[in-house]
Amino acid sequence: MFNVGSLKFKRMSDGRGELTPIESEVDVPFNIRRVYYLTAIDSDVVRGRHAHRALHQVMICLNGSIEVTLDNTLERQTVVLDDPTVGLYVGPYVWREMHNFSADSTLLVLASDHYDESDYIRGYDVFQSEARRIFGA
Ligand code: T46
Repeated sequence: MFNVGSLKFKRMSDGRGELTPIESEVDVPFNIRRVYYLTAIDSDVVRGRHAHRALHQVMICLNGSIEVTLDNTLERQTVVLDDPTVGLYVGPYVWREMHNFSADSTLLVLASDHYDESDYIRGYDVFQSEARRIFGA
């Protein structure tokens, strides 16, 4: 699916536990300008339900498991995140819905820019028409 990818981070394990380093523009394909995380999400809650016009993000499930459904108007797929050494890259014009949060889940998100509400497309119809205009989909 365009503007979606899986990243594998290295895990350093030396008998004292595990450490996973993530460097901006090295382990993720953009400069990290913001970090946020989601915790204490009930399993029946669906978050997201929007796309971004310019933002690049990587989602990492640090604990537990989370499902992410991705839609670029041509394809729709659901990815399970349950490994803290795996990052889900989601670029511009991909509709995302996060659901099935396990009770112990923590979703860390690395973002390429500061928070900007004008970058969000929160209506599916608007998303479809903008994506089709841009990608000719
Ligand atoms: C995304 C998915 C994966 C801020 O003030 N600063 C921030 O950096 C963020 C991310 C949110 N907010 C405020 C905006 C809303 O008043 O926090 C509130 C909840 O945000 P939202 O409803 O957009 O949260 P999610 O979980 O639906 O979506 C978030 C990100 O907003 C979004 O970019 O891709 O996580």
